[in-house]
This record gives sequence, C-alpha cells and structure tokens, in this order.
Amino acid sequence: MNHIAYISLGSNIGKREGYLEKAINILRSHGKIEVTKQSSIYETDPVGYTEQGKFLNMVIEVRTNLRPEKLLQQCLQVEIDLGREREFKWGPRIIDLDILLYNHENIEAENLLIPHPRMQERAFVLIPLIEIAPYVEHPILSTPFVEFLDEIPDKEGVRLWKQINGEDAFVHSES
Ligand code: PH2
Ligand code: MG
Ligand code: MG
Repeated sequence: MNHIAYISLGSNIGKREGYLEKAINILRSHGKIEVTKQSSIYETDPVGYTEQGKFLNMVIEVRTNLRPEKLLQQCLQVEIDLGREREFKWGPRIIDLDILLYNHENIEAENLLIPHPRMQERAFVLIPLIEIAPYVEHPILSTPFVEFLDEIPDKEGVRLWKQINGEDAFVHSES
C-alpha cells in the first residue's frame, strides 16, 4: 500500500453513526485499501445550507494502491451501496465521502480536486484531520492545517461526540 490519503466522512440523516461505521467497513473490505487511522466522531452544525440536521463528521487515513481516480470511484461506490440519493448540493445526506488529500499531490481532474478546495475553511474537516495528522501541511499552500484552524470563527459548531482511541472504535451505537 504505497499511497496515503485522508478521507472526510459525514452523515446527517437516519442512523448517522451506523452509516459512518458501515462506510469504513466497506472500505476495509476492499483488497487495495487499508484503513490505518480514524478520528473521533464530532457532531457539527451544518455549514452552507443551514436548514438541515446536525452532522456527524470524522476523518480517516487510508493506505492504498489505488490511484486517486480509482479511490474516488470506491468512495462513490460506498455512497451508492449505502443507498445515497443525489440530493441538491450541500443538502442532507446519509453518507458523504470526500477525498481531502492524496500523498502530497495536487490533482486537478474534471471530477476530482485534491486537496479538497474548501477543506482549509471547514472546522468540521480540520478538527478531526488534525487529531489524526497533526503535522500535515497543505500541499499547495505549504501551511500546516493547524494554522488554518486558528483563523476559523465557527469552531464552536464542532463538538466531540464520541472519542475514538484505536480499538474503541464503534463499540457503542446510536439508538
Ligand atoms: N457537508 C457539506 C455541507 N455542509 N456541514 C457539516 N457540518 N458537515 C458536513 O459534512 C457538510 C456540511 C457538503 O458536503
Ligand atoms: Mg462533502
Ligand atoms: Mg462529497
């Protein structure tokens, strides 16, 4: 597994924690993806379109042999497997997987921009990312992500919901 990527997960419909867990399990079952770290789960106020339920958000680190386009396909497949229907942009969703970073690369394809173009503005991405990758820098701006977090006003919208320390992942479930 020679590439390292960070993926953000979010859910704000139904059994939110269950969807996060299932998404990670599907990725784990893929022979060319290894899930090597997972952040705690945070409950977050919706950003962008605010008339929707609160999200659960987290970030995972994966090691993979897949190139970014193939990794994206797998992420979209997970969304389909879990029954996501394409709703309007930034609207409610049962599961959303976004590739944030892929090695230290800058990728500009028609359907894939890495690093994720809005990641450094979003506390619901930065807080869980920094938890598992405290020293990582933005590949283009060469700024450590912790420094972006200092600039962000809406950090109160991100609350620790379930702390995850390695083996404790997903031992409890949402009722
Ligand atoms: N995702 C969005 C738009 N707004 N807000 C929160 N809190 N969490 C998300 O995952 C999220 C969002 C678009 O993907
Ligand atoms: Mg998203
Ligand atoms: Mg998405």
